[in-house]
Amino acid sequence: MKGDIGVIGLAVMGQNLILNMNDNGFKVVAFNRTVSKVDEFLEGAAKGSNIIGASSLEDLVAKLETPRKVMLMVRAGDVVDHFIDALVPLLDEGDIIIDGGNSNYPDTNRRVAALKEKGLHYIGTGVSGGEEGARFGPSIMPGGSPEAWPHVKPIFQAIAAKTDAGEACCDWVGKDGAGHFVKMVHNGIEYGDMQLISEAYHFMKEGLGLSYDEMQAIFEEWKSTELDSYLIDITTDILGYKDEDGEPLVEKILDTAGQKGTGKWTGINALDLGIPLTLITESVFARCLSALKDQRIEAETLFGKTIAKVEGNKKEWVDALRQALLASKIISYAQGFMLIREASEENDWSLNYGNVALMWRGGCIIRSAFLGNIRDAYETNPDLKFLGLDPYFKTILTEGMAGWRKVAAKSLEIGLPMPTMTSALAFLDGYTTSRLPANMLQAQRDYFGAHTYERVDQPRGQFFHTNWTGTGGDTSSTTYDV
Ligand code: NBP
Repeated sequence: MKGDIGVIGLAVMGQNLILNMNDNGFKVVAFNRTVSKVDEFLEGAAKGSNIIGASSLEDLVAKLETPRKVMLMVRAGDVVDHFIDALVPLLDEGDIIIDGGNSNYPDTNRRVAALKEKGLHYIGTGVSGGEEGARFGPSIMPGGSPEAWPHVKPIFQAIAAKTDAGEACCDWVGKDGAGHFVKMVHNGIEYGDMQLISEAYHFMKEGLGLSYDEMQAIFEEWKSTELDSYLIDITTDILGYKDEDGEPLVEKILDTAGQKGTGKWTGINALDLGIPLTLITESVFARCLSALKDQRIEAETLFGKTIAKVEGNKKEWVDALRQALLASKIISYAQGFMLIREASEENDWSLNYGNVALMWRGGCIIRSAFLGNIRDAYETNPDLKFLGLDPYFKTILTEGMAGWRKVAAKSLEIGLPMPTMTSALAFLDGYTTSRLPANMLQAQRDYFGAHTYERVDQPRGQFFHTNWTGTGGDTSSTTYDV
C-alpha cells in the first residue's frame, strides 16, 4: 500500500507532525536531507508505527499515492526552493507540494505561480504550536492553490487542534500566500501578547514590589478571567519555577530578547499597507531595545535612572493592571485584524476573519478563550472595521478605560517603560478622536513642499495650495512626497 503523504524534514516539527499523522491513521513516507536521520527516526520515535522511510527523493515519490502530496518541514528560505527544484522533475501534473515552514508570504506567492505554470499545485501553510502542537494538534493555516485543498483537507483537519466544540483549528485561508500571511500576523500578535505580559510583570515587580509568589498567585487568578490563555498559563509556571538554589530562575535570565523575523515582517507589511499596527511594532522595537544591554547599563548610570515605587492599595493597582492588559490586548488583535483585512482587500484574498480567529483558537501559542469572542464578533458582523466596535469588546474597553489610563499614567510618572500598553492607549485615543492635528501637518507639507491640502468647508477630493510666505509660486507639487 502506498503512502498518503510524504514529509521531508525530520527535525522537531517534521518528526512530530509525521507521528501525529500516523496516529490519525494516515500512511506517511518520511525523508530527510541527511538520510541517516530517516533510519534513526524509524528505529526511534517511529518504531512500531506505519511510517515508511525513503532513501531518496525518487524513492519518496515512488512510494506515494497520486495525486502525490509532498510536505516540506525544512528551514525556510533557499532550502524550500532547493527541494521544489529537485521535486518538480519527479512529479506529475496535479501533484501537490506543501511548505509547512515559516516562509515569508511573497515567496509563497511566487512559488504558487511558478508551480501553476508547471501544472503542479502548491500550498504554503502556517503551522503553529511548536513541538507539542505538532505532535498532538497544531493550528494549521493553509493557503495557495485552491484545487489542492480537497486532497489535503482530510489530513490537515484530522491532525489539527480542536476547539471544545470539536471544530478543527484549520481551514482554507485563501489563494497565493494568504496562509503564510495569516501565520505571519499570528506570530506578530504573539510578539505583542508576550511583550504585554512582560510589561505587566515589570509593573508588578518593580512598581508594586510584589514577590514571585504574589505574582504567581495573581496570574493564577487571571487564568479564570477573559485573559485566560496559553501564554498566561506558561507565565504562571515560569513565575513559580525555581533554580537549583531555590531562587526564581527567571531572575537569572539575561534581559536581551531574541527574534527570528516574523514580528519584523509583520511591522514591515503594516508600513507597506499603511495600517497603524502600533502595538506589534512597539513589541518588535522593545526586543531591539532590550538587545542594547551594554548601552542600557551605561545610560542608566549616566542618567542616574531609578524606577519609583507605586504607592496605594496594591489590590486596586493589580486590578487596574488586569484591565490595562486586557484592553491593550484587544487593541493588538484589533490592529492585527485591520492588517489582515487590508491585505485581503489588496490581494483579493476574500479572507474569512471569523475562520482566522477559529484557527488560532486552539493549538497555537496565542490560543485563548478570547479568540472565541473574536470569532463571534466577525460571525455577527463580517464587515467589522475595528474589533473595538463590537459590543462585547467595546464594553471591555470602556469599562477598563479608567484603570488602563491610571496604569499608563503611573508608568510614565515612575519611569517604568510600558511601550505597548501606553501606545495602545494612544492609538485608541487617536482612533476615537474625530479631529486630529493632521491639519497642522498638512499645512506644513503645503508650506514647504506645495503638497496641497483639502478643506473642511469644501467637498473631499478638492485640493488647495496656499502661497504661505507671499514669495512662493502658485504651482503645487505632484512628485515630491514627504
Ligand atoms: P529546522 O528549521 O531546524 O530545519 C531542519 C530541517 O531542514 C532538517 O530536515 C534539515 O536537514 C533541513 N535543512 C537545513 Br537546516 N538546511 C538544509 C539544506 N541546505 N538543504 C536541505 N535541507 C536542509 O526545523 P524545525 O524547527 O523542525 O522547523 C521546520 C520549519 O517549521 C521551519 O520553517 C520553521 O521555521 C517552522 N516552524 C518551527 C517551529 C518550531 O517550534 N521549531 C514552529 C513553527 C514553525 P538536515 O537534517 O539534513 O540538516
